[in-house]
Amino acid sequence: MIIEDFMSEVGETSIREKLVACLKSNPKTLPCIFFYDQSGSELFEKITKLEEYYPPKIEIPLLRSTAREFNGELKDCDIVELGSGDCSKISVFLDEVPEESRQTIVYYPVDVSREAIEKSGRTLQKKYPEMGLHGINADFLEHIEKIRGKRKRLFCFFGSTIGNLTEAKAMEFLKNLNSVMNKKDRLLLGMDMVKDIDVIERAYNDSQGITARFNKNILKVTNSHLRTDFNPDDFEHVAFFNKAYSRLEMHLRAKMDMEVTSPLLKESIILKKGEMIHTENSHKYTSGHIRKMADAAGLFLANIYTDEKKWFSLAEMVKR
Ligand code: AVJ
Repeated sequence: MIIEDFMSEVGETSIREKLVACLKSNPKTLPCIFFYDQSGSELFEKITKLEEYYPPKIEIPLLRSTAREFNGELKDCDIVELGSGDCSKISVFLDEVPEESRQTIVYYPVDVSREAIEKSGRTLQKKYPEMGLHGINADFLEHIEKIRGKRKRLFCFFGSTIGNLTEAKAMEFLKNLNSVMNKKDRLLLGMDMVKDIDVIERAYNDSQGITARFNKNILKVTNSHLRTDFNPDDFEHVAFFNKAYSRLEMHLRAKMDMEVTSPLLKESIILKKGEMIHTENSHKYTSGHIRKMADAAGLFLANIYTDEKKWFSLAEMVKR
């Protein structure tokens, strides 16, 4: 499989600058893209299998039924999946596509993790030897305009990953995506919906503490880039629903006063006991939000596929 590489252009210096800026801001933050090193990706895979973590349990059957409705339209199509991860979601989708259509499909997994693309690429090659494969190692927020194609395309953005973005950023992202889309292209956008707050909070505070480990892993990734000496055990995992923003927030709360140092930094990073580092937002949507976002991006909302409890939606958007 070919893997196009846009990540190596992102220099280590700019990664460090970004991390330092986030840790110097008030309140402190860390960009959630830094969850996903190898062990972070593995922890996330474990999360998707947790009893409390409901999104995949609903999205997967929804992908299956939606794929059936899409059937005829997938012939001679390039499927571009943003944030493809372990490719388990697209597999569910592809399983519903007849082999003679699959022969005409080229699948483009786009992910920040090259290892994830290589690993899932091997699995897909075995499973669907008749299908074309072309990996793209990129950050879809930075490199979306580089993903160009000639054929009709289906952009897939599953798992409610868009929920990591603030409303403004999500709209900007959709606008950029709209500008690279051609007339016949479409987008299938997975979105986690607003529901009972207890259900949401439970999904991010699992009893086995896997989400807590996933959250703290971002400090290990930060240490490896910045040569800082964060001790993940000195932090508490905090996850709650912020109603005003309609989002689940994850934070790391310092258990004590601390001074974090690095040979690469002139000044140390000071944290007070109880201070929080904001590590992730996971927005939860209503159909009103979905419509508003499509409108703001200049896209036409062709369809919303949802489950009977309306816990998760696949929004289908096309060019106007
Ligand atoms: C991969 C961003 C969709 O927000 O639910 C899971 C990440 N964080 N548990 C989410 C996540 C904590 C997940 N997304």
